[in-house]
Amino acid sequence: MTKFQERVFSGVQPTGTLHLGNYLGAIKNFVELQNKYNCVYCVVDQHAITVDQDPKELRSNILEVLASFIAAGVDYKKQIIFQQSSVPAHSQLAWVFNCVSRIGWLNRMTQFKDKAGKNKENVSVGLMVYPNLMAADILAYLATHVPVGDDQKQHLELTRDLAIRFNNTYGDTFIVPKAYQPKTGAKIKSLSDPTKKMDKSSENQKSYILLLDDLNQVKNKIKSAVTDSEAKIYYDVENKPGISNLLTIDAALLKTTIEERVSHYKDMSYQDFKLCVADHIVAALKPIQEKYHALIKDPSLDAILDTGRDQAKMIAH
Ligand code: ATP
Ligand code: LTN
Repeated sequence: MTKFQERVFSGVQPTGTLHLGNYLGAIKNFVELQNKYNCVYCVVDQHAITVDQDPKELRSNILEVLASFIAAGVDYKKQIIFQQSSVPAHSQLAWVFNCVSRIGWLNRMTQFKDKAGKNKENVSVGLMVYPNLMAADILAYLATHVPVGDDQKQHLELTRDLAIRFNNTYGDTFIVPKAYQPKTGAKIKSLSDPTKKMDKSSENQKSYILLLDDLNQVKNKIKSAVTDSEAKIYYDVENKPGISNLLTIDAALLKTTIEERVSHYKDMSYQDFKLCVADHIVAALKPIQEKYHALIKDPSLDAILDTGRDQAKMIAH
């Protein structure tokens, strides 16, 4: 097969304000990868409509994700940022993959099982075939690297299986892509139940930190994060999930290792440790928030999506 240029592709759903897990598991890596690769970042509105959406809210969420990408450091002048539904190749190729993918593969997807729950007969068909659309997103760009958090690894495996099955049946067509995962931060846990992933769909607002949270509120959320009663700081996901989660967040933000963070904090009280972690989160979020609030009022955001659409179309078509 001809050697294709290496390319990064990733997508984020416009389903509400992004949280610290989205930032550390995905968006921070979007920014790091853009120094090394050509990158294509997509606001995946067609994935969002697999569950009911309010059209007005969806539109403002799309702009919110776009502004968050740019505020976090994605360079829209060098990289492509666009809205999925503006490039018809995604749904066209998804149909082809609907015919290549197997119902058994989709039924095994953990995210589908979680989201459908006991309601499997009554969820949209889109929710079930969602991974085929995700595969189309990635494979239409012959992407080699896909930065995603841990929860998307299974969907990426399915994307690889689809590429391999298609290539075996019809001849070499698609690149088989690889997940790109951060060393730390691929799975940020909930602050109120650190055995579960941080998720904006949680009812308890103290369980997550949103990129746009008021900074005093951020400090309070970290202060009230669930820990344990041992009063000793070390990394042990099984027995000390809360402390381990805070160490992970801190290491990911400071781009260092968990071991280095443990040796830094080992003699501190939980209270002082939490204050330091909170300060690091605030320091990371403050410039993002400032840039975001300036950008979101800027009428040229639409033009950024238009340019991205034209560039994306040329590759995907
Ligand atoms: P929802 O909360 O509605 O399930 P989400 O928070 O998972 O959505 P997505 O748009 O589905 O948001 O995810 C965007 C990116 O963020 C994906 O790459 C996903 O893997 C990553 N991500 C989501 N949650 C976390 C988390 N807790 N830790 C690390 N990465 C995460
Ligand atoms: N399924 C992903 C969002 C997503 C995506 C993609 C990620 C849609 N298409 C392509 C990477 C590459 C999610 O729910 N986070």
